Amino acid sequence: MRQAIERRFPRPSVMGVVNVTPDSFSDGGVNFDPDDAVASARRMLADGAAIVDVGGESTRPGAEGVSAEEELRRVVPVLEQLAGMPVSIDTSKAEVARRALQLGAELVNDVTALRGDPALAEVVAESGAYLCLMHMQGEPRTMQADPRYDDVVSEVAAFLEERLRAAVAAGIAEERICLDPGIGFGKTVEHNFELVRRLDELTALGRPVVIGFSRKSSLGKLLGDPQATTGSVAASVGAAVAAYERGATILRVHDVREHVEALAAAQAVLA
Ligand code: HH2
Repeated sequence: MRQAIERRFPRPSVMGVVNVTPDSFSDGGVNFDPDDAVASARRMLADGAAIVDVGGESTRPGAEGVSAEEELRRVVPVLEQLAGMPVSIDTSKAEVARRALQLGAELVNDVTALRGDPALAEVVAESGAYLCLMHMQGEPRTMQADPRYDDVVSEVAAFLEERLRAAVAAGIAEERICLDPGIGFGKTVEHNFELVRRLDELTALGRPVVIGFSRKSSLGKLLGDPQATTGSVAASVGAAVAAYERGATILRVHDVREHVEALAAAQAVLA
């Protein structure tokens, strides 16, 4: 039986991003070769990541999906070599999650919050794995076309609460679930910053919150480039520290060492 997720990942914990893809928005191709992905993952863990999140499908704005076979072809060689290390699988597909869990993954990170594949909930429930439920408006292909909300924070909170209830109804223990507002998934720059500004309304749901602001285009746009597709490491660290201060538990990042050091200093100040 796994311990509660807040014990396994105390605040703040860093999740390192390992995209085994040719087309991810900020590091596409860098870790497409399995040996490169494994080396990156090992470095992230040595640099202080609590877990590495391995994904074989880009969800960047405009991305088309890939088949389960292709996703498996990308992630399985990486997961095999990372056996025994703390790994999360970034997937919406039951088949990919099942294989990853067999290979030792302990967390399923589903950007569709169990809406993408009706078989995924059962796979997670039966394995006893941790689960991250993320908010997204629309789908990656079109989500940034015209995101609209009356009140982004209350709508995201209501969605996450509903998905949390659905996951628990499907047999997944509440204490193994964390929630993520999905920075950049069907949101404008202002929506993204407001979600972190009012993070207390999401932590009020009673589950640990994950924030993935790392390198996202809102950070580049904030700094004056309306066409930005990525953000700088320094801006990412600033957003992560602010999110931690507002109550985030897990920070999903590409540049692990910088975030671990900044969060250690922030924690010392706030403790
Ligand atoms: N962001 C991305 C992918 N998965 N999962 C969670 N829980 N939260 C996030 O904010 C999140 C996520 C997008 O970033 P990245 O993995 O770097 O890019 P891509 O989807 O293009 O592979």
